[in-house]
Amino acid sequence: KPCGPSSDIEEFGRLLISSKRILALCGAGLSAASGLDTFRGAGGMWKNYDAMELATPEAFSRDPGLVWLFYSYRRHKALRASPNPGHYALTELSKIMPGFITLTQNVDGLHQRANHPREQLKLLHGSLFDIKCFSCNYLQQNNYDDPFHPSLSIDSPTDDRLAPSVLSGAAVLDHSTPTIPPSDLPHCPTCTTGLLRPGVVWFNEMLPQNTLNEVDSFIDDGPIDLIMVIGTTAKVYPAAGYVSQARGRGAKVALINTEADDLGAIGYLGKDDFLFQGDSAKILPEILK
Ligand code: BJW
Ligand code: ZN
Repeated sequence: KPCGPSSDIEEFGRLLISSKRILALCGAGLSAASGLDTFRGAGGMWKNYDAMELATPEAFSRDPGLVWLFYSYRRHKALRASPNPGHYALTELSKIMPGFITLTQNVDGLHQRANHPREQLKLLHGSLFDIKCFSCNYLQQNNYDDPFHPSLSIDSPTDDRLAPSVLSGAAVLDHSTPTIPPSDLPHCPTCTTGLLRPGVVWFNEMLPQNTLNEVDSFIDDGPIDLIMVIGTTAKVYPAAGYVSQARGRGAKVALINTEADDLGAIGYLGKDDFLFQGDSAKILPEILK
């Protein structure tokens, strides 16, 4: 037997069948086949901005209109996209296996729209369709309005602030382009002074505490047979840390990624691990069937 990781679907199938507790850690690559952009590498830009530079509370404080336009565009694209066979394969596995949970970094709502059982789905980075207040504790869930607010009706042909349309995806804004004045942006119905913001987790923000607790108690509950690391660079913490935590609980690692050497924080894959290189929308239905 060679010493590298295995790509043998039958061997993987035997591991699945003998497993009691499995984790999936998902990232943007899972939704790539649905037409949504990833963060790093190709597609990781919006206009002339690095997506990473917009996903911070500091960016929102500096230019909330710009950050809202980025998220308004992402909400619009996610609403138009459909879950792919990778999302459905994870839904099916959770339905037949109570000891399986999906930890997703994705905020696009596609797991939910693929009917993933809710108790087995942990949204580590929130949702594009939650709306929060930047100042107080106001929270509204499942808001699918597109645009969320009239000030964000960016595809209006009469709106020359943003023409040509953000929705066209053309890189036309430069860093001096005026966006939307804060007074025009949606404000909080509770405190009235705070700006509303998307309910996602930005850099330097805490992940939702109840979600972290639920994941910790799953990991503490006993040995883990397998962690599937799907379409993520696994560079963002604390999410990436779940790979080594699962390993510490005995888990074998199965990497599903178009880039075989995008191991990031995952590290060396041993002979007991698995590597499936390619589109997760194609691979997950094959290896989980
Ligand atoms: C395919 C494919 C196909 C393509 N099929 N595959 C410990 C060490 C070092 C740093 C830290 C640490 N702990 C905390 C930090 C700081 C920071 C951090 O991790 N920084 C690192 C970058 C070093 N973490 C935080 O700030 C976190 N908060 C925190 O720790 O709070 C505590 C605290 C509070 C106060 C002060 C200090 C600490 C919060 C992190 C939140 C991340 N948020 C974002 C934005 C969410 C909103 C939005 O969507 O806009 O989450 S960043 C962005 O990265 C987004 C993603 O969920 C996340 C992960 O990206 P992902 O999904 O992996 O995407 P890509 O693009 O990187 O990868 C795609 C992959 O798919 C690639 O590998 C492709 O090859 C592959 N692929 N097509 C299969 N068809
Ligand atoms: Zn408020």
